[in-house]
Amino acid sequence: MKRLSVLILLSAMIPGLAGCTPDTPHMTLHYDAPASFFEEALPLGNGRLGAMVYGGTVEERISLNDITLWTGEPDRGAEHVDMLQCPDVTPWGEAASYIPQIREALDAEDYPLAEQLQKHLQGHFSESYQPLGTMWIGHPEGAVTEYRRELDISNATAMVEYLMDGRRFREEYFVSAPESAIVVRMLSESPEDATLRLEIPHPHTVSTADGRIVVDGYTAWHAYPGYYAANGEQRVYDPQRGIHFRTIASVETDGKVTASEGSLTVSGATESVIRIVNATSFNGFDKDPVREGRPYKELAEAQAASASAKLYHKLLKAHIADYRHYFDRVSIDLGDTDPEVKALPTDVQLKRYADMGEANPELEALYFQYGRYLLISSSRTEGVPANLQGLWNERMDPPWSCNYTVNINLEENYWPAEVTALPEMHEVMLDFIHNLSQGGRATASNYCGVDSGWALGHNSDIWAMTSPVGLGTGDPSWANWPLGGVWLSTHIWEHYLFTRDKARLKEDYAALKGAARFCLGWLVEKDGELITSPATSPENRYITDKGFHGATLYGGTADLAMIRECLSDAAAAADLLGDRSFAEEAREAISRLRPYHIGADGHLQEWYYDWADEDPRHRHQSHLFGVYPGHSVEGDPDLEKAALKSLEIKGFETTGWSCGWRVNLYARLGDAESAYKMYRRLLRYVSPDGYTGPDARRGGGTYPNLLDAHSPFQIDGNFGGTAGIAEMLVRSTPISVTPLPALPKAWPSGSVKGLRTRTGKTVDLAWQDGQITKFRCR
Ligand code: FUC
Repeated sequence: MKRLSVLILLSAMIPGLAGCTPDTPHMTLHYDAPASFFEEALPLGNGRLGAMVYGGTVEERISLNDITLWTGEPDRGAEHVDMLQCPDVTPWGEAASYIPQIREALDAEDYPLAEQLQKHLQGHFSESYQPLGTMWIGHPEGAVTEYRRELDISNATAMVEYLMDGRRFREEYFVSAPESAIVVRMLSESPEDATLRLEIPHPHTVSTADGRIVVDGYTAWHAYPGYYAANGEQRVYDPQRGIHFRTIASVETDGKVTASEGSLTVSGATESVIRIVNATSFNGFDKDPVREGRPYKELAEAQAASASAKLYHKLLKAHIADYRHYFDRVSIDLGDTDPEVKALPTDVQLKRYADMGEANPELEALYFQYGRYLLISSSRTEGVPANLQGLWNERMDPPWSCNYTVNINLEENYWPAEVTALPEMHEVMLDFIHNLSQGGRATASNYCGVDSGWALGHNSDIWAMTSPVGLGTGDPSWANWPLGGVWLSTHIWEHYLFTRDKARLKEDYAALKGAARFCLGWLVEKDGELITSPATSPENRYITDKGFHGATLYGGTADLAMIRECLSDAAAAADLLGDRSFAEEAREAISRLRPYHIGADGHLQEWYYDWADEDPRHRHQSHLFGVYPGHSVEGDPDLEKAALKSLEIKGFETTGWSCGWRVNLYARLGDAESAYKMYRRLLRYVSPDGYTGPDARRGGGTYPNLLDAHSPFQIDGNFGGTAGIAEMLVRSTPISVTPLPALPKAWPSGSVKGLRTRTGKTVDLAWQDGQITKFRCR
């Protein structure tokens, strides 16, 4: 590589990173200090590989992820349960025999017994998403001034710039989808030294030669979740089992590279380009990652060779073009922020926004587009959707295994996908639903006694696990809920409405019909109405009139709302695809479903009886499913009023994803000011988890890097927030589009372009002083 002059170097910094069209103003998150914590670092990703950029000056830290790096092996249903040798787990084949007993207990109103028996309907836990490792880059020490760290979400690039003892340094980062590579360019005014090493938390070997670090490693073939005290090891390793991987980091430089044990030293360089690739042996949810694994070593070598053959600027140009193909589909303007405020670092703006109630429409718009950025960056791997943390995870035992939690979280991840014009990202999830529908047949039969269709409990993983979790000791309030597949399948019809892609609907129809078939098999009749028994209302607990606190009942509203939606989607799809008799069967069942009830307080009743809630302000609100994301409450003023009452009882204090959901609920109910208040609540500043200063702020909200705080970090709130803004600006049904259904006073004038609707059309919209000035459906 030729030594660059300072002039060329400085001019080279800008052009590739600029180039926004007037429609999409440059949107950046920017900071005046390196990140000390994950919740301050900047996420980059190409839908498979992820990087968190800390922007350190003496020691740069880049956390690495590959969305296919999980513990575990293909889920083996029966065998899996036996393998665990867990005394509390009901042997495979026997679980469903408890269902008649549970139903009898419920018929006799013996809720404690029903609750106890539910534990027989619990299988194993999901596996765990793993970090890949960390790239450390050591730089010379000195006094740092003029520091700036930036994430440009218009181009999906990050950069760090500073003076060290008066010498200018700059680093640029992006993760290329066309090249499957993480790319880092280090620039300096004067020749400098740097040391590169990869820290890998898995069993591995490392070799360094020819300007490359090559790591071969493997993950545990089984892991228990952090919250479950396993009898032996929390993670179990065997070199002949589990997902294997090869990581290659190569450096190209105008300086000199020397290799020593596990690290590379670059000396006398003004420009160095690091390319990091990784391939895993994961070859699909049903393939053994060793015996039937992908040739990961060859793949990594091929990726490294391809990325190395291209010049930095070519890589950057291709990356930006690829990313903007998706990102530029939607632009938004919610008003201008005071330029002085806008110049402040993003975390400072966020604090002021929370503390002073300051107006900051550009920050609000940035958060909206950030959700789209995060989805493009984390959802482009077939059958492997964005998990609880998208794809950014540094922990070996991450919270909730960083898995797919299906009683809200996975679905919320995909709420913005269609409406903000990212259907390709949604298709990744539809592929996953297809995978789930395979193993879900055994789950429906074994745990629910339903021999048609498929079912899924409240957790899953890369192996498309479907069994209810809990190992016989889980609390039924979260462990016993077989409606994961029912909820997820409603995404199939949503995708069709927005895209009108009939060919894709045909591919997905079997999964949707299978979920609907499960509903038909699971429903039972009581007093002439169809209900579920047993039922739970995700994670909520009731208090019966006799004072019993429990979760198990019959005829829960949430179950029936989800079943209503799934059956009606399946019936509509069946009509379209000429499956008349099934459409009729589904509609006949819908007509017999127990209707919604309004409780004495005027709220939408959650339980079959008008019982009290153990925690009336609980974060979950699945009984409002029919308001959002469902459609069965819309247009019924009494039910809408009751849903608003339920939200009023719940209040505004809640976790990140719950805030995101409530923005959507209020927007769908047309309560613009509450939707906006909830959005501001979602954007409440939360300190990094590891920060322990006396001024630490905890709870649900938003971290300095604008990632969602459940807390801990969970990405669903970001996605819920993005969907929520869209829902405030445009509401659609299969036959209608309503502009500005919930426009708050805070955004008197603005515009949005490119939002998609359930009519299959795209909407451009502008307004001034609250009045629509432009409305185009194309
Ligand atoms: C559900 C929620 C929790 C958390 C977890 C991942 O169990 O109730 O709040 O989001 O999923």
